[in-house]
Amino acid sequence: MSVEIVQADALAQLAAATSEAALRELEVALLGKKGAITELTKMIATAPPAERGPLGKAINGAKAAVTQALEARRSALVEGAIAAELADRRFDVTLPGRSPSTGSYHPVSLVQERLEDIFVAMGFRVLDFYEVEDDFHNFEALNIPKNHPARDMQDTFWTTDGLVMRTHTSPGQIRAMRSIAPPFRAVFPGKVFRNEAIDASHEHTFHQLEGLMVDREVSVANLISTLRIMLSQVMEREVTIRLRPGYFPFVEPGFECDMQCLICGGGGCRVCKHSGWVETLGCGLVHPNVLRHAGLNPEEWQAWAFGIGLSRLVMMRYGIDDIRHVMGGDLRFLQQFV
Ligand code: 2NM
Repeated sequence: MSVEIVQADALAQLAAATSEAALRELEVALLGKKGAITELTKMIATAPPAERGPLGKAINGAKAAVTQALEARRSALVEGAIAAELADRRFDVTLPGRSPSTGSYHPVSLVQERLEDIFVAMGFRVLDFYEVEDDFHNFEALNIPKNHPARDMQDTFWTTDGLVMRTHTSPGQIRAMRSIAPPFRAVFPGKVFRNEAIDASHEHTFHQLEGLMVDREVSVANLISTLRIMLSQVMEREVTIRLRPGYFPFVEPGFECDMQCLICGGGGCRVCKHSGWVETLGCGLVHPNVLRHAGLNPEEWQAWAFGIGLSRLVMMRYGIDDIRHVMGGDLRFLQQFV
């Protein structure tokens, strides 16, 4: 067979190939060890000597032409495949990207952080103490008598070695008063634990923030003013508060502090149970027995203190009517707080 015919046939086959796989097969069939072009070189040995030179040139020319056509066809197929893919899966480079999903802060953490900032701005420090305490710091030093219901085995989580999951952050106040030279002011945020049945408004683990100010002379007026500033700033609007007598063993006098309902403005609604007021926190002047247990001479030093639960505050701050929404961990609820 002549070189021209083999070459023309090869070029026709390459032009007809429609896939890269077909091209790879053709490459072997044409240029491989037993390929058609390779086979042509065997004719050189049997040709008359005068024709060998021109024949070799013609075969080399055919080889070059086929190699070039093969590469040209291969890149045409690749380009075509890309073009087809682009035409099929068109995409809009101006579309905004998908942002990676990130977590969000829990509303209790948001309110706790707000409170910390508010108190730091008023010269308080933020202190962290232990979640597992001993009887002295959680009860005895706080003037909680041996027969007080709070000390009931039923209401408190005890460890097997006689320690207690703190039922308030107040044991931290005892440790602070015993280790920091007065005068000082500090807030104590953290988790506290009560062995209670869980219902619409009770969890066995909840978040609290307590505050303490120790000085040679402190006043209920200053306590009230500090509480009003705290509540107005955390609620981001003016609030009206009132104090009623309240009993806590660690303070005397002790008060319950109410805030005028922010939902109805005091007119009465479901949230404030039609009273116009919402119980918000407890406070008072620290009992002399507590000061003594904390190593302070009550003739020389005075203190006021308060304690506030954070989930109730979260509910009032964001207008939520069921505590189970706050602590339920439902992402659809939590993702609203970004
Ligand atoms: C409250 C209510 C009233 C309080 C008292 C103290 C301490 F340790 F200084 F005596 N810490 N926190 C206190 C007083 C807490 O929570 C409802």
